[in-house]
Amino acid sequence: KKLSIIGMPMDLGQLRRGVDMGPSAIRYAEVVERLKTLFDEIEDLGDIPVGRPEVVIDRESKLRNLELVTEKNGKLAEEVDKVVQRGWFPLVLGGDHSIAIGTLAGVSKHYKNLGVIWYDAHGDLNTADTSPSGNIHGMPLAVSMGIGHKMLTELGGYCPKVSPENIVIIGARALDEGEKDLIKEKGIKVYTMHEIDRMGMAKVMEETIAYLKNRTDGVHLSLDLDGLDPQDAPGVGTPVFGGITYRESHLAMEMLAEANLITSAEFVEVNPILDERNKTAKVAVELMGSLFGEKLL
Ligand code: DIR
Ligand code: MN
Ligand code: MN
Ligand code: MN
Repeated sequence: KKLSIIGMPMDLGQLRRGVDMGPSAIRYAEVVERLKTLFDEIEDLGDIPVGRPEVVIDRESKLRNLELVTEKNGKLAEEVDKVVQRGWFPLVLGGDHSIAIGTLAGVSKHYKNLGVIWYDAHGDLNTADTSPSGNIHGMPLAVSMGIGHKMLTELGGYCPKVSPENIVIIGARALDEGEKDLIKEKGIKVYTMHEIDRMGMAKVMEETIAYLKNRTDGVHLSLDLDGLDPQDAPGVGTPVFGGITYRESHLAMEMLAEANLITSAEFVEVNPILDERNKTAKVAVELMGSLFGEKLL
């Protein structure tokens, strides 16, 4: 088992600066050191160059920074593609959640039926028409299903990246009206905080794993740190109270490790500017430990 780490210092998918420092914060939290013993080999490919493009904060825009988000995600897709081709496990460090568009464009071409676990307070199922913000980080799951602007949905030269019945959303508690409609229309499986409270995380993960194991030949984990409660992960741009706890999140990752289900992953939305002494990056690294098979005993 070989792990390849790619940093994506992207903050163009939303309005708050600082999330471009997410990869640095996660490296500072010693991600390589933490995961070293869990793999035969581990490499850090560094960051995809995003640069410091001059961004005009146009709050009215329908799709903010569309050209730049597309261009930078194209580069990420190419790098991820190469990693999967070599047979290594790609782990992408974000960056805002718009980077999932690039990651999935690089990953999905290698699978017939890719599954996706979307661990997030949000659905990220908006389009230009339904988005309350114009922020592309609220759209990547819709884009990956082929719904959205052509520049984004056609990234990597194919569309869609994932079909709705292969998606499981976990932790949702802030869904926009258009997202709720899309979930119903497409029959997407969602475990909101209500189901997590009611069934417990163990049951939620048992069902998720059984559901995806049957129908997919690979599963991508897209983990937005704002899926966790802001008490445990304060360093995120769009915190929502009443989230998944630190313990529940470890359990979820441990169960995924046991099931040997996940074939690629990204940890996104870490914003060190808004964080408390790098707590959120540390939590991300600890969860990666569990995801890749670290045991308490
Ligand atoms: C909101 C926020 N639904 C939007 N989305 C976030 O702007 O579309 N996703 N923060 O993680
Ligand atoms: Mn920046
Ligand atoms: Mn998200
Ligand atoms: Mn979110």
